Amino acid sequence: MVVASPNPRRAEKIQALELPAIDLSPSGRSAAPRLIVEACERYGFFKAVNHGVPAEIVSRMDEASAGFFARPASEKRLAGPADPFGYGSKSIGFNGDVGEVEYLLLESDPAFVSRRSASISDDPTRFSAAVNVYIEAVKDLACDILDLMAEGLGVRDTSVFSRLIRAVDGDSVFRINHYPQCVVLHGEVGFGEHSDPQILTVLRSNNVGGLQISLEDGVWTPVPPDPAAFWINVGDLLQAMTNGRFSSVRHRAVTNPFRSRTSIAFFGAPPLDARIAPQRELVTPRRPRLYNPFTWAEYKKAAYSLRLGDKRLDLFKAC
Ligand code: GA4
Repeated sequence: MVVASPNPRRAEKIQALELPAIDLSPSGRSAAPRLIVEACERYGFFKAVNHGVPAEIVSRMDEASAGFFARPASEKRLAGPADPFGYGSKSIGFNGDVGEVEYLLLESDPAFVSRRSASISDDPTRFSAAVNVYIEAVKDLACDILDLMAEGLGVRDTSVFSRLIRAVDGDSVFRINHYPQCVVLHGEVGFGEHSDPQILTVLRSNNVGGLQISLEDGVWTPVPPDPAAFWINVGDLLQAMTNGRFSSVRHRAVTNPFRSRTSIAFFGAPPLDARIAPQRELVTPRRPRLYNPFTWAEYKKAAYSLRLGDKRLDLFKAC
């Protein structure tokens, strides 16, 4: 299949940037709310270090994903096609987006993971345990960060964001991407430019670069790999709930000519019927309300009816 590489005719610039690293250890915590807010206003993106997620939870997860992608294609296909959940290869979403990537997209609910694991692994109990424990840990990390954000923003109810993700009927999803090594001059597009629709994304990769963020149209900043850290990015819903104070960063993944890359992402989302609206404290006469209220179900439907790179939040702008 021919996959469009970053368009050579479009002027693209690669810009190195020192992206913020936020220390979540007890000694870094007092500064964290302010630093997180600054990072999310400026980049919608930062790296969480000293995050407290135990290394063995991470290594078991890495082992489980490496085991799956090493299986023969015919066995991997038994876990697909992605509907959107399950195993997918090259095709992303339902509207013709493609990339040099294979992936597993899973519901984050432990019961769903356990049920699906039978088609994913010869040792489904081990696979689902690795995934479920990992999801629990990164969900806690996401919630901890959301509470620090609310504190830094001066929102009175500091669990207003994390509560949505912790809800029993929360709609968070989990994704494992595998980008095969691709020998080309400029990286092929593995996963095209887009923003994440949810509230917050917690991402880790192996020690192979490929993720890039766009802070300005056509200007790409490579994100250096750091398997010991988690990259955190603001999703569309958080941009709406912060009334545009935080930006949902556009990003993409390109393949690496020398090594394959694996990335693991938790997308923290609210229940389908959750009403998403700008926080009252963040709407002021100088900063009027930017978005009309909507439910996550409405937003998700819009996301799946559009292309990967479409700016779906624009549909909900207040006039
Ligand atoms: C991008 C973020 C997550 O990977 C994802 C993706 C989803 C999918 O692959 O099924 C989407 C994409 C993502 C945004 C627009 C729609 C939906 C593919 C697509 C074209 C799981 C998600 O929630 O939104």
